[in-house]
Amino acid sequence: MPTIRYPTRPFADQKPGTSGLRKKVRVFEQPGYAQNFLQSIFDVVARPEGATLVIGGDGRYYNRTVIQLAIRIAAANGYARALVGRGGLLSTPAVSHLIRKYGASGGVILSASHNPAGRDGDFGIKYNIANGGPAPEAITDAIHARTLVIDRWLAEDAPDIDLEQVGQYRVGTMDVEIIDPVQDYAELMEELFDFSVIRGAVAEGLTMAFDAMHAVTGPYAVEILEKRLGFAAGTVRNAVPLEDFGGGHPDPNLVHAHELYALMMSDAAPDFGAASDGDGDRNLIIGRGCYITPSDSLAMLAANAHLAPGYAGGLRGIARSMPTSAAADRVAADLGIACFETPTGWKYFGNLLDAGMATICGEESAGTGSDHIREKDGLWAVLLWLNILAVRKMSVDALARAHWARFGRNYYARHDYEELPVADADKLMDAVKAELPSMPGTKFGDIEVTLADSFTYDDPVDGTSSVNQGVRICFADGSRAVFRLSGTGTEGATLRVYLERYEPPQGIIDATPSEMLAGLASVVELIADVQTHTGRAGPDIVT
Ligand code: VG1
Ligand code: CO
Repeated sequence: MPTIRYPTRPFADQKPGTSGLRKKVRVFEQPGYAQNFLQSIFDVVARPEGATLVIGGDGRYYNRTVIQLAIRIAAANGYARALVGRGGLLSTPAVSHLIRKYGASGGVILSASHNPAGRDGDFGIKYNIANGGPAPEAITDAIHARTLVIDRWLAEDAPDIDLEQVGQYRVGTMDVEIIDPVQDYAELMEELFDFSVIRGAVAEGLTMAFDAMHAVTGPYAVEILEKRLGFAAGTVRNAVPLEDFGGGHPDPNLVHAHELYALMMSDAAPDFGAASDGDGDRNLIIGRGCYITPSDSLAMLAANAHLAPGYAGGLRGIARSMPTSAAADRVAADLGIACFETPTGWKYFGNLLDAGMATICGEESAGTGSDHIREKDGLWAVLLWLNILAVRKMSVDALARAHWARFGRNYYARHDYEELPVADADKLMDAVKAELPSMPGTKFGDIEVTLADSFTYDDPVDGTSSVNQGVRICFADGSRAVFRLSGTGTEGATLRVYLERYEPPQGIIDATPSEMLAGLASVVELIADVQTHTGRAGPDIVT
């Protein structure tokens, strides 16, 4: 089977965002589009002699087509071995684990995460490096630069292989193994968590509902929650991955996981509710009658992680993205460990995890994870919660109240304004940035601005600096507003406004976030004129 060299022309729009290249399926369907990007990855990344590549995706429409392409292109570019998930499926955390476990030089993940799927939906390609984590900025920049000059891609002239059965193939000089997508990941979870204590709690009546949202986590959740932990059959809902995710939007928040939310707030609620996103790296945690914000979940997991065997030795540090609330900072201070504040996106945690400076990381967007891999991990968070609840023998609600009574509560909300004209969103951000230097000392009502800047992250491990990572405005009472534009959308711009207000333990800890954040929301309106700039009366989504 010869290697064929296909001439091509660059596409001008292949700049990776927060998490890989995401575009409409129809953009990816242009002749050469996916091939150019894959070839640009392979032209740029490190590939030692005998290199292994992991390939898998979240099961969305076009997944199988691009997997076949990726196999042929990888074979022509000198990989010795490819590990591919059966059915083309691998969750993002499973890819991260496989890269690490089998010493692969990297992995290609075909996913647009929580973005809608199907022919009219989105598609995406991410590349992860040998530590299992998302390619850092230097590499994604180099891939982008390559896409702008590429003039050929290489592929083995080989037929499609059967992705639906576990098996071994040879494409050119590359060995291809179709592997069970779940097994290695499930084994890792058994090492980290006390499955017998969770099984015991289930036998004593602990119940849960898990919504896989017809995305990749279904097979993982069925194997782990139902088969290995003994939760009743049917605990995992929407368990079969579908190419259009059942027409849904697998973003595990209260808007898109509304059925689960309604169940958890009803009389029929089980003890514990959870959901995951398209590619399995995010998590939603809801107790009976009690929603836990992702920022709080990070803090509560960090405060209790030592109860799970994988973390019995304690944590070395906590890291959170800048827009994530400071709830975890209070836990870190109490534990006497460092807390790092990074830009949005998991790629910024990799160095801290590799250097042993952080053990647990999290983002307000429902991503939590640890040094077991180099990605956020939805089921990992669910299992850590279950392990903690089983040991402490308490409800989610009781655990949350005890946490707030000890550390205080960071009321938190994110307001998203979606599909704005890019020019309007840029204008708003520019206007806010122009005001930053004069803001400190200004009073809005009775709260005074103490810090206003555009966030720059200086990586303490490799010294690289990442600028322009969101605008933050901090107030004297500990409140904070953050503005940034999303880097994962495929249409127009999405403005995210993050609001946070801290109440100490002796303060009001059982109010609703909307009550507690109303004043701050009006101050934000005064500062940024969001309504005027966007022409919207309010956010499209509040999470
Ligand atoms: C969003 C989230 C961010 C997350 C990223 C990728 O990015 O805010 O926290 O890391 O998605 O997650 P942005 O740039 O749209 O705000 V995933 O699960 O979509 O790979
Ligand atoms: Co995701």
